[in-house]
Amino acid sequence: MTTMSHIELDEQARAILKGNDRGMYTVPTAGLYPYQWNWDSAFAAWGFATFDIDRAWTEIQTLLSAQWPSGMIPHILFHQPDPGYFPGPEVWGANHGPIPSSGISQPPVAAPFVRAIWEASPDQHLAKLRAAFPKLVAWHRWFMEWRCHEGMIFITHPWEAGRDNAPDWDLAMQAITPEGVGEYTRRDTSHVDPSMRPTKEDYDRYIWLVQRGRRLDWDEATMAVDPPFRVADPTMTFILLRANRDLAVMGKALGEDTSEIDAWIEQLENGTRRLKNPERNIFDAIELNSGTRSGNLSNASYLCWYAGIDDPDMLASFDHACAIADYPIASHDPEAANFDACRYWRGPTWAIMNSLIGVGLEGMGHTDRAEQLRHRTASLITEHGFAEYFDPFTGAPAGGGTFTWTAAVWLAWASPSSRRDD
Ligand code: 2M8
Repeated sequence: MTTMSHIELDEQARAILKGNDRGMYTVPTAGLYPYQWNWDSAFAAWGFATFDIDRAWTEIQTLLSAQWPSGMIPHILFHQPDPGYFPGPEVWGANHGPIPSSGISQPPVAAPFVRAIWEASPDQHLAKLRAAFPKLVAWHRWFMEWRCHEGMIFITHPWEAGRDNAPDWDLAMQAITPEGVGEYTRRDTSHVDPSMRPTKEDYDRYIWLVQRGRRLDWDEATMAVDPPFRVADPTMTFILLRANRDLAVMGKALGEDTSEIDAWIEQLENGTRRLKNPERNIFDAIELNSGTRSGNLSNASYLCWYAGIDDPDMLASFDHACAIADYPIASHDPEAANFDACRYWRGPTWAIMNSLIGVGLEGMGHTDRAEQLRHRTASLITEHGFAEYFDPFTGAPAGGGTFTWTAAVWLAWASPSSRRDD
């Protein structure tokens, strides 16, 4: 087999983005995920920006146009009904926004990517930035109001963190008895090998939580009473902290008063200190109903640098993660007993998470480590294609193929063409 050159791979990645483009938004991959997903879309915009800046802005504008009156931007936008995905709009019954949607959100990576896209040609796109800014502020305010506990951002459904079946939620999931969930037909396992997807026990609880939200009409105040699932999450906390820092920079450029955002930054910085597990010296999730730490080292643990938090323990842990697997960073610690190399967020490596970790490392001056991760991710994609996720040891592709965010990360970060000096 001849390995493709990076120029050919750039071409392939652009073709994937164009193939998954539905005009005003991009699907993560045809078949398995036929709708617009929140953080996938922000990554797509980053990828589009490398060759079509206007299309990048359109992606962001469509995402922001789905905002609910509460400020929340949903995690799935059901533009066109598609029977190939479960649970669809009729199961969610979340009709509070202009576009049929889910009733929960996803990691707010949009602001950092809006900043990156705007900075590519700042004067040309000031009006677009001006229009996006208040929507991003309202969305972040929603997180601070409804998802913040002592400066840590928590999730109310595993799908909200984007790391659906991560072991970080196991304790909270075990505490749920999914009574009355009824019969349903999963569609994901007709597209992908079930050994690479969440289990039936997981899905019963995912759907049970959706049914509860629907029953309470997705009203945050009502849902916050006796919440069955509330886990403080490093993904959300680190990403929102980073997103607020970028939002403050954009606000200042627009001449806006950023004191509210500055206060959020301080609150979240305090929250990150609480997320540090003093026994294991890692950042981990906390099940808030019982106050129990997960003790899990995940790829989200390494998002500290992305949030502007330097941490020597995590640097040592990063070096170890790179020493034990050819294709780091595994979504769950390969040395943990419940590591599962191909099962979704319980082991595989995800290019998107690597890109955020790499951008973070670079931003904090850990250039060698950033480069190492970028090169390893580039090799992974070069050797194994644009898959949804990969086995950290063999690099074997898993989940969906021709995946939007893997193609976007290639173009914007991993490809040698993304660097002038390579
Ligand atoms: C996965 O999640 C969806 C539910 O949101 C699913 O499995 O049906 C996750 O990997 C999530 O992070 C991602 O945004 C989504 C689409 O790529 O797929």
